[in-house]
Formats: sequence, structure tokens, C-alpha cells
Amino acid sequence: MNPLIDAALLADENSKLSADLDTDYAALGEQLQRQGHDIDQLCNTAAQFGIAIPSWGVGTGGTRFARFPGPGEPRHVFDKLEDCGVIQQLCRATPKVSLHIPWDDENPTEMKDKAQSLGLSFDAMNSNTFQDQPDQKHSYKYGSLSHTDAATRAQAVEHNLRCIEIGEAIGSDALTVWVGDGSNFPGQTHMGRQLDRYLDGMRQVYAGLPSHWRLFTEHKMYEPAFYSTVVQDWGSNYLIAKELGPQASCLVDLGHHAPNVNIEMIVSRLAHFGKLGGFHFNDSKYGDDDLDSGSIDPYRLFLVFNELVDIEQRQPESFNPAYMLDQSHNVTDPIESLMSSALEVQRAYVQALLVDREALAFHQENNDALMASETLKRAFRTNVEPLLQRARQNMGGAINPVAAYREAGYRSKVAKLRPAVSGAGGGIV
Ligand code: LRH
Ligand code: MN
Ligand code: MN
Repeated sequence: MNPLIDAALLADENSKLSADLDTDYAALGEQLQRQGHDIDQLCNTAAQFGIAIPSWGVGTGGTRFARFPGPGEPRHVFDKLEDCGVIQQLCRATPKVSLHIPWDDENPTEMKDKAQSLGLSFDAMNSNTFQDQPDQKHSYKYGSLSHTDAATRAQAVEHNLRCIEIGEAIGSDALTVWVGDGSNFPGQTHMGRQLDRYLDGMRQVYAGLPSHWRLFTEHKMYEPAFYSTVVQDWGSNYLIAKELGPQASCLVDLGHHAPNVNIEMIVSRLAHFGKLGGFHFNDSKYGDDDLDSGSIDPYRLFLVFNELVDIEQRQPESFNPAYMLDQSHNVTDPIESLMSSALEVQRAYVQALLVDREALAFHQENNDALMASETLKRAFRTNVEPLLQRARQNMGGAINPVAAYREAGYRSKVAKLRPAVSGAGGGIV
């Protein structure tokens, strides 16, 4: 059975909206032209934008208190890939999937074939040394790559090397390493020795990278370690990536910072020193909330992209950050959340392309703070929705992805094939 949404239904959905889109697109085109932008050119640029879907994002998330699974939860990586195929079919901005091992530990050839049949490929691999698996010899309770016990560290290194091996077989070219290692009490660990052990393990992982691969280290301020974390912030992350070598760079998960931290400045700093590797996009109100991208602070998302576009335009040859979503969908249909989140990130990118950079530089040089801020606001306030809709339509996607998805009844169809699962017993965070 073809898991994707029926092409006739999609065409029908689009035909209901296309006359209005023509009018809105023409109006936006005029508005942008007055500002010196060519809407068709921007539309083509928007169409090039891609952000990876995390395989774990298509299942309902949860907190340590509870998980409330919806109908038709994916049973395994092949179901997850089908859900990602539908997201890409409708959005056309999510061509890659990022796997997490061992959550997605299946036959690589079968995973690759399945992805190909759905028009998908694979983004960065994610290793998991923050949980114990049933058949695991050494526990990660007191850490993984930085554990005091050499055999536990070796096991964590081995796992990362295996992730690279699986990644190679499916056509990935990057590994993201996030560890939960740290401590829960002052004095519990020696911070310097713990970092040395981590670095030693990461050097072994780095040595196992194929030459065209990249290694992303992901920082996070706290959780599950609540007193100190080995890779707690962008400064440590930068030092680690620098220590490891040119194939290593830093991954910024938007939720992994203290509240009110200026993330766009972190982005600028890392890029300035050539160590910005990629992103896990999500939104946050208090901590690592993993809320939908752009749902809390869309202006901050725009400001991050304002920095990215600035770097992209200044250093086009070396600019290649990996974009991925990393969210937990607790109360929504994950497919709907991932579609709307991917489009929010794409929107922020296109809005950032509208910033008049000459005017901005002029106001900065003249210390005209108000006009500098207005220059950014002007781009941010522009409703680029018709441009995004047209980009999707041109690529065969849906003008309104959520409406088409609901009309197709995808969720209730897969719910008939995929057995209902219970949320009892709490969930993964
Ligand atoms: C840690 C994290 C990391 C993990 C994912 C499941 O909070 O952001 O990226 O791999 O969540
Ligand atoms: Mn993350
Ligand atoms: Mn996280």
C-alpha cells in the first residue's frame, strides 16, 4: 500500500486555495518589489530550504509524569519513516530524517530502501548513551563517555562508532553526540577529570569518523544532571569542538540554555570562529520544554535566522549548518506539529532574507538604535505566507499542509493498522 496521501485529493485541496493564493502572491510581490526584492527569486530560495525531522518526533512525547499516546502511534522506524514521508509530501521542506540509535536500530539496507521509496534521505545520526538498554553490560547511571569506569567509557565509545557504521550504510554524513553526563551534588565529581575522560572518549569517536563526516557536540545546561553537566554551555562546547579538530563543531539546541540567554549572539559567536555545526530547533518557555518551533517566541527564531542569513551572505563557501527539529509533542498530533514547526522555521529564514542589510549596517555605523531595530522589525512583520505557500505548490506540496492532512484522514487510516498503545507507566522526557 502506498502510505502517502492520494495525489488527487491533494490536487483537489490545492485547487480550492489556488485562486486566493494567486491574488495574495501578486500583492506580496508588489510589496516586496517596492523594497527591492524579487518574489520569484525569493520563492526559489525558500524552496531550497530543508530541515530534518527527528524520527522520535513523530511519536507522542511525554514528561516524566505521563505520556498520552494518540491513535496510530508509529510502531517502529518504518512507520516513523512513513509519517516523515507524509510530512515531506505536504511541506516540501523536510527531505531528511535524523535517526536515534538504538531507538531506530533496524536493518540499514531496509531503512535506506524504505526512505528512498518515500523520497527521503538521512540526516545526522544521534547516539544514545543517556539510557540503559535491556541487553547492556555497563550502566550509564553515573555517566557514559565520562564515567569513572574505563569499561563503561569503552562501551559508550563503541556505541558511537556503531552509530557511524549504521550511518555510513544509510548515507548519513554526521553524528550528533549529546551526553547526559554530569553530577547531581556538589563534590560528586571532579569537574576537570570528568572533562578529561569525556574528551578522551570523544577523541576515539572522532578518530572513527569517515573523512567526509562531521561530528556535532550538543551542549545542554542541565537535566538529567542537575548540579553540573559535562557539556553545559556553548563555551565548553566550543572548547571541546576545537580540541577535537576540524570535523567537529557545535550543535545548538534552542531549548538548552538558561532562560533569557541571547541565543542569537551565541550563534554569531560560534559562526565567527567557524564552529557552528547545526541546530535542534524547538521553542521554550522555561527550560528544555521542546515546544513547537515559533510557538512561544517567533521573534527570537527570526533573530537567530537574521544572524544565519548574515553569515550565509558573508561566507557562502563555508556556510553549511545542519538544521533539524527536536521537539516533544504532548498534546498535538505530532505530524501536524512537525509540519507547522518546519514551516515556522522556513518562515523565519525567508523573513530574515528580507532584512535590508545595507540599511542595517548604516544604522549600526551611525548608532541609530531605533532605526536599526525598525529595520529588523520591518522584515519580521512582513507576512510571507503567500510566498511559502507558492513554494510548496510549485514543488507539488500542499498549499495548506495541515488542512490537506486532516482531509486525507491519514491518522485514522494508520490507526487501523497500528495497534493502540497505552501511556501507563510514565514516558520518556
Ligand atoms: C537532549 C536532546 C538531545 C537528545 C534528544 C532526544 O535533551 O535534546 O538532542 O538526543 O534530546
Ligand atoms: Mn537536542
Ligand atoms: Mn533537549
